[in-house]
Order: sequence, then C-alpha cells, then structure tokens
Amino acid sequence: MKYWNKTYECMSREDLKKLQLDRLKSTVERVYSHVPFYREKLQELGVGPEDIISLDDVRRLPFTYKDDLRDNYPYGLLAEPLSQIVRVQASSGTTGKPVCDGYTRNDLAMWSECVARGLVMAGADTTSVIHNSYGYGLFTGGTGVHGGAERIGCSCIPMSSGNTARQIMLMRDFKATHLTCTPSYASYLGEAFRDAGVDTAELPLKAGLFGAEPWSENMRKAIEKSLNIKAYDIYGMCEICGPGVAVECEKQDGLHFWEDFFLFEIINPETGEQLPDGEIGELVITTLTKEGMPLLRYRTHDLTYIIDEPCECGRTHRRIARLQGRTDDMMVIRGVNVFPTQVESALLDIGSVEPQYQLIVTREGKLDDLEIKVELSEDFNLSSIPELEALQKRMRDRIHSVIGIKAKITLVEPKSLPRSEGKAKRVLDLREI
Ligand code: DLL
Repeated sequence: MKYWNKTYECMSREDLKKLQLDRLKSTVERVYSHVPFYREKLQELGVGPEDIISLDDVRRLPFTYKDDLRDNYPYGLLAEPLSQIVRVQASSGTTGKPVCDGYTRNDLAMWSECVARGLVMAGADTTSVIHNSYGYGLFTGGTGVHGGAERIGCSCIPMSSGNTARQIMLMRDFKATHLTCTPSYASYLGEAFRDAGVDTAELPLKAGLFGAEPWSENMRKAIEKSLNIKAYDIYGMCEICGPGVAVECEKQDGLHFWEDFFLFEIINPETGEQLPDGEIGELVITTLTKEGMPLLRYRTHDLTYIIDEPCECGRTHRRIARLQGRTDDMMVIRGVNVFPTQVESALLDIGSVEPQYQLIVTREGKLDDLEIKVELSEDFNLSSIPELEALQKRMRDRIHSVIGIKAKITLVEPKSLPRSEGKAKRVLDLREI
C-alpha cells in the first residue's frame, strides 16, 4: 500500500484524537483573540478557550453559516493581517458576491498535503502526468489540484476547462496518467474520445479524481468504462481550503477526511443536534490548523454520514459516504424530497442512455410536475417506436419506484443536451413559489 504521509495517515486513533484536541484548543484561542466576529459569538454563549477540555466540547461552539461569510465579506473573518495572506480564492457561485477565503503560506501547505494524500491514493507518483481540467481562477479546483501535484513532484498540466478538442489532443500528446475535472466533464471527455475514434484503452490514462458536484455510483461506472480508468471521488469547498478535504482511497468505499486538519460532525439540519455515526445529516466542519480564515462548526449544507469502521487501506482517518446532495439542492416535488443524483442513478441503471439529463420542474395550478429529459445512446435504435416507448415506460416505472413520483420522461436525441465543462446544471426549476 502506498501512502503520501504514513505517519499522519496511519496515526493511531488515540494519538489522532489528542492532536485534534490540542489543535481545537489553539483554533478557539486564535479566533477568540483575532476575530471580533467569533469573540462576540463566544462571549454571547459564555464560552472561552479555557472551556475546551474534550473534543465533545465542540458542541459548545457556535455554528458558522455561509451568510456569516457573506456579511463579513471579504476580509472580516480573517485571523491574520493581509500581510500574511498569500492567496485569496472564492466559491464557484455565479451570482452576487462570492464566498471567499484567504490562505497563509501554512494554509496552502496544509491544502497541498491533503491533495497529495488523495493523488497518491489514486496511484500518482513522481512519474505521473496530471491533466488538470478543473478551472483555474478564483475557483479552487485548478490551483488546489495543482498544489498537490507539484507537492508530490508529478508533471502537472494546468489545462483548466474548455476547448474539449484541445483537451483530448493534449491528453494523448502529453501522455496523461491522471485526469482531474468534474464528473460531468469527465463523462463529456469520454464521449469526445469516442467521437474522435480514440480507443481509451490505448491511452496511458489510469485514474481520475472527480468532484466539485454530486455524482452517483452509476455515473462512476459509466466514466470508468468510457475512459477505461479508476474514478475516485474528491470533495472539498473553498471556505475550508478547496478540493482534498476528503478523498477516496483505492477501496473506493467512502472518502477519508483528514482528521489531523478538520473536525467533522454530522448534525440534524433542523435542530442542530449531533447525529450518531452512520446517520445521514448535514456535514459541519471545524478547521484545526487554519491560520488565514479558521472556521468553527461551518455548516456545509452537504448531506452525508460518517463511516466509523476501519478501512482495509490502513488509514486511520474515518470516512464519509459519497455526498448525497445538498440541503439546498434537494427539490421538494409534490411534497417529496428529490435529489438529482437519485434520478441519475435510476436512469443509468436502466441503460441505453448517456449520463446526460435535465430535470425540469413546473407547477400547473397547485400541482408540481417533473419532466426528465434524458439523452439516448448513439447505439440505440432510434427508428423503433415500440422500443422507444418501452424504454420510456421502464424509466417512468423505475423513477416512480425510486422517488415516488410519476415523471414525464422525454427521450432526446444523442448530443442534444448542453454539455458542462465545470459544474453541471441539472435542474431547471420553473416554479414560481
Ligand atoms: O467545488 C472544491 C472542489 C474542487 C472540490 C474540485 C472537489 C474538486 P466550491 O466551489 O466552494 O468548491 O463548492 C463546494 O461543491 O459544498 C459540495 O456541495 C460540492 N462538492 C464538492 N465536491 C463534491 C463531491 C469546490 N465530491 C461545494 N461530491 C460543496 C458532491 C461536491 N458534491
């Protein structure tokens, strides 16, 4: 088994917890003395740094919400003067003011350590060529993977997103061994290779690290097949550092989150109460070493659960399950909670379609309607009406049994839905509520 940093990745649980407690105490001290926003919040709750005696005391700390970051935009939550901040990045939101983060030199070192651990789990070493198609810019995908790849000493190709024809040419020419991009773009690249008549089995490409948006296990299978690689899940967000907060190991059974740098809790999003391991809820993250913008109990809105079982890979850091969606991208249709990934999984299970779909929600009077547009595979016999109708029926039935809603299934021609180069936009909610 290969590790990037075995001492830390395989540290005993006991030592890891001690380290976490020390780091939690210094984080609380740091924000108490350097960030007026936190000092006020802590004072309101009557909690001081001296009250952190065990890891359970994290529950006494205040939550931090995305709106707190917006209200203190851009530098209000920094715990260091700008002279110590060496980089500022922002979330990928396209409207309004972004949510941003400022990193010190040590923060960037922590971040590249997280990504390096992940890249090594996906088989990377100094001989690897990382074709990095995450966007470079304010979005953390490009620079985040880049930092980890350079840390290891891989050859990193800073492609960024866009210009798909050029991407596939350079992947071949530069002999990429690893691809990093969103899962939706990976699936588009698979299609582009096929259209260009390239047999992906002949490429040196071995693995990919895909994240920044929710994706299903069936999407993983589709990408692994079309690109002939192993596809790993990588998770993170700008407010914490960027990609690498949690990454899958070679067992591909949950994402290890780096407990020497972060404290994870799962809470009931309604009540704020902590939930036991194994129960699904909202992920809340406290940073343990961050200097630039340390965060206490950051409400991610992402839904998952903690897997507290030893992993065969030998790493002692616990895992979270594949992200199930966000509390805010859950659609409520006719009172039923629906996540786009549930629909994705059901559609791909049936086959004969591409991992390209769109959910359109409308409201007629008081009733919601869900239309699912899904693209047929090129090898499907488009001229056979009975086959098309049978496929439509199978999909309608499957969707009904998975989400409990009778959706209208519209099968569309191959390549007719818009492709995404970054985070895919799968839902069009046209209801005026
Ligand atoms: O998406 C950072 C990133 C870049 C992660 C590249 C992985 C790879 P933001 O733009 O701040 O940062 O968006 C963060 O994206 O709260 C999740 O809702 C979602 N997300 C990120 N990774 C995954 C994943 C980057 N693996 C938000 N699965 C997060 C599901 C993900 N959702």
